[in-house]
Amino acid sequence: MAERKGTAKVDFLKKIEKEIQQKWDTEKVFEINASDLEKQINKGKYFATFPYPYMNGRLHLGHTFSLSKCEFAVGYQRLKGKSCLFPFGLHCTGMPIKACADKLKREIELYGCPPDFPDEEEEEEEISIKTEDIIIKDKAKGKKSKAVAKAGSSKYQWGIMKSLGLSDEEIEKFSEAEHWLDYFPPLAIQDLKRIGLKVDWRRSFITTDVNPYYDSFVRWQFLTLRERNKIKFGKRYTIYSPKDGQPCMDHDRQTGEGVGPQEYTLMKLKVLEPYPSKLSGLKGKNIFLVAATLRPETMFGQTNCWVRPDMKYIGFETANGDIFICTQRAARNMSYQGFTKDNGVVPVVKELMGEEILGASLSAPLTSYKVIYVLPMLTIKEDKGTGVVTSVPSDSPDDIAALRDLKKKQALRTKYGIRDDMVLPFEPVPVIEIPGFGNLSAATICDELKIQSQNDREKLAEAKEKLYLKGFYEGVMLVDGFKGQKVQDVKKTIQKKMIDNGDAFIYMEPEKQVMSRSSDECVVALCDQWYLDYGDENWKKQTSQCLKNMETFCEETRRNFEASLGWLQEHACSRTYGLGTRLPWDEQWLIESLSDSTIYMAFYTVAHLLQGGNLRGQAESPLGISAQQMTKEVWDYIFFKDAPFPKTQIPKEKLDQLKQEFEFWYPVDLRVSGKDLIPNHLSYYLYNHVAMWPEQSDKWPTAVRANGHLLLNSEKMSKSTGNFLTLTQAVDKFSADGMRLALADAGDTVEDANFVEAMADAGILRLYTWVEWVKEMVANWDSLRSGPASTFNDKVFASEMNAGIIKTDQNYEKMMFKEALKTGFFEFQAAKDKYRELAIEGMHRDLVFRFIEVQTLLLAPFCPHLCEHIWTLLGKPDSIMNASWPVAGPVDEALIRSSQYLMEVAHDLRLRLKNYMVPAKGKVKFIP
Ligand code: A2H
Repeated sequence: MAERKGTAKVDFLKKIEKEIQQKWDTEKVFEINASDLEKQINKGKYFATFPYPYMNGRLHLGHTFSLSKCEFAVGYQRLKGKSCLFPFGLHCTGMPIKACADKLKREIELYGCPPDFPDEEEEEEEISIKTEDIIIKDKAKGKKSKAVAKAGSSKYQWGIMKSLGLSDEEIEKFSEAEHWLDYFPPLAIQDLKRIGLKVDWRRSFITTDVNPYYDSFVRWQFLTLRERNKIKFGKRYTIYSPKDGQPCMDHDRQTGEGVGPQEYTLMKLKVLEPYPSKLSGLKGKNIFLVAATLRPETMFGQTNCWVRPDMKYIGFETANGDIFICTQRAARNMSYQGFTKDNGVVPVVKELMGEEILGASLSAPLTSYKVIYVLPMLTIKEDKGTGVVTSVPSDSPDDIAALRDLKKKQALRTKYGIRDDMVLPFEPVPVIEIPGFGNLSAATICDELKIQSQNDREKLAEAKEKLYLKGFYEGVMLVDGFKGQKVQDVKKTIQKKMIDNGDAFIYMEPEKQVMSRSSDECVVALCDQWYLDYGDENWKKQTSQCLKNMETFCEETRRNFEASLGWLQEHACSRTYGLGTRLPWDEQWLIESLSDSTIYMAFYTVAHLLQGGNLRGQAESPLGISAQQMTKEVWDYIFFKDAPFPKTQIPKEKLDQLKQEFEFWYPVDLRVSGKDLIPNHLSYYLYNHVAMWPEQSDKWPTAVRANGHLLLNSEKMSKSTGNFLTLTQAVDKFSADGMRLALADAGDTVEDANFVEAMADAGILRLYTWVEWVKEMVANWDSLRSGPASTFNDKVFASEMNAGIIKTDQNYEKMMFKEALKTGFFEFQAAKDKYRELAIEGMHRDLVFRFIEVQTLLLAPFCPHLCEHIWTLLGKPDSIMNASWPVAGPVDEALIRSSQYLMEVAHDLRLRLKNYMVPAKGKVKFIP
């Protein structure tokens, strides 16, 4: 019964929402042109945007939460009299759509349509040996790819589509990438319209070269950036997916967001003859154990080389015929960095276990020991470096601990067949003096911390931490040639010297594991690329300037921005695979998705006049301008203040109309997104605005609001656990206004916010009760008190309303929506309830109706449908969308305080009375 009642309230809300959306649509209340406004504008304009969502699925509650901040801000600014523009585009650029479509196509080729899949387990075995990409998939088994985990059980794209509720006939169409662009964008718009978003839908578009206007706009952007020397070309170390055959940037990753390449010095330790028997077949070849180190300046103190006895290594042939020994994983990275003859191919000549080369003799560069030996270290990690570690016991706590183990324990030497003369004569060599730690800092710290063996992991970690920065900044070199110099000054010099001598290389690998969305373990590759030079000093400086003048709403967001601007370097902007716009001067390349999405807010200002609401820009243009006519000079004229009128067939007044739109709406007054976009998208957004309008800081972004993540019922949202709501499911369940109320209440900081379903239900009840009360008041208009509104309670209530208006105004202004909801609805209603209760003389009609009107306005940004409905109940002829923020009258603080005091005293008296009348339980039986 209770259940049914609940549904009735939601159904009531949904019903009025539908009617009201219809009305707004007919009245075109959210369609807005600069040309209609220019004359009447006096209170300013407000241009808010949300990053266009990616169109490979339906929108969910997380999207909705972020974009609700835009929506609420626009609702409020509208009431404050500003002309507001909230446009909404849809992003299709990048890999995932194409990758899913191609996967589907392959499944159909292999297994028919609808496909008849073999048993999943069997099939995995069968193809695991065929190609590298499948082997990698095999490795990732158990980790489940994102797509698979999201959709439930199937690892086939077909199954994933099926779990979205699509029929076999429908699924087949998704094997063409273009179908995704037909299918999801209209659904996104349909879903968003259901929540009554204040969007000017005429300005919506989809990206990629499918849309010729957008395509031309992005080409213009890139030509301009290149002209201004922001885009460069060259071989660059990049996180790269061999399976995808191209760089793997943040958005293409399953894990490892923000991970970059880590540089090591690769030391060549030459194996001396006679070779250990395992390598005897390679006689006549130069063989090197290659060790990855972060400390090239310590190489004067090498005493031995470590391998892990139980780990697999390979020997592979390098480009010049030398053989390198390291792990397969490291060799795979090297093969993409020019170490091997063919890019990406590792010619394996030997597979071996670490123990098979223990005791081998080596010659190492820089060290004073002529011959050093390969010894066992048990703590070497498989997923880092080359698995070969060169040992410097003077400066490395790990190395001294392991060397001491071997020296101390005869049994350990015997176990691994290590002769005494390979270990005992080797003493640490002083290389660096660190104040407070002496010239054998590793030994000092191991003694201090009483480190017993190489297995003392926690203490060793502590030791490394203590030495690390101090050694770098305060360490002074002791060795000839560098005596007295600081470590930080010679590190690079020594590295370069060894490289120039042919004793070392630069070797890169991802700082941490990175998995692509296609479930490939990424490598670092040296790639030819076009890149945006975000490291450029001047560009960075100007971007920092932009940040300084920008509102971030909280300090943490500002700090995150500052940190990102600090470390951002080059960003590869060219791809070979996916959907997008081609680089205008080198058409083999596509522009990647984080790069085509930085200044498109400018495109919104003119999109409706070019493509008239057709998402693909393929209908007739309202201004009669074709995409071909949108040349670079034409775009320049629209967007750049001093650009000359171009050679074109387009009449001047039409171009001026476009220019006027841009000049009117720009800059963007608010951009809202999740906080995880600060280090990438949002920083690029600043960079690119600065690059495109370097002399016009009045076109730079003015405010960015970054949200925390949205939890659902206090838990992370996830499709696989079922704790998940799509936008349309949420509206079905709570209605638009019910959902919007709960979103406003979810939280405003960069911390996680929380959407609580029980709160949403409670909110719906409150909304319903509120509208019922309004109806009651309207019906009882005649019986409400009239005459002067001058009783104590009248005055308190009037004052409290005014105070509520002011507080709520401030909260909206700061975008503190949870607070605005509190002061503008919960507390506001409480003031009314108090008045109703206390006014024994009856509520005053004027105050009641002032309350209803003010309450409706304060709540309108959150629950516009219900408020519009109430607006009509009040007999207002115009839409609430054209109403103004209420004007607050005087606030008598003393009066409010005395009323509060009275309430407290009354409450206290009531409690005492209750206690008096109902004595404690145990005594009840004695009452007659
Ligand atoms: B260092 P990061 Cl003097 N497993 O080089 C365990 N350790 C490994 C490894 C692996 N697979 N590959 C490399 N390393 C070591 C010199 C050195 C190093 C000194 C002082 C400190 C120091 C001489 N050994 O490292 O996790 C290598 O040892 C302190 C961490 O990538 C390499 O540099 O930061 C360092 O760890 C790389 O560790």
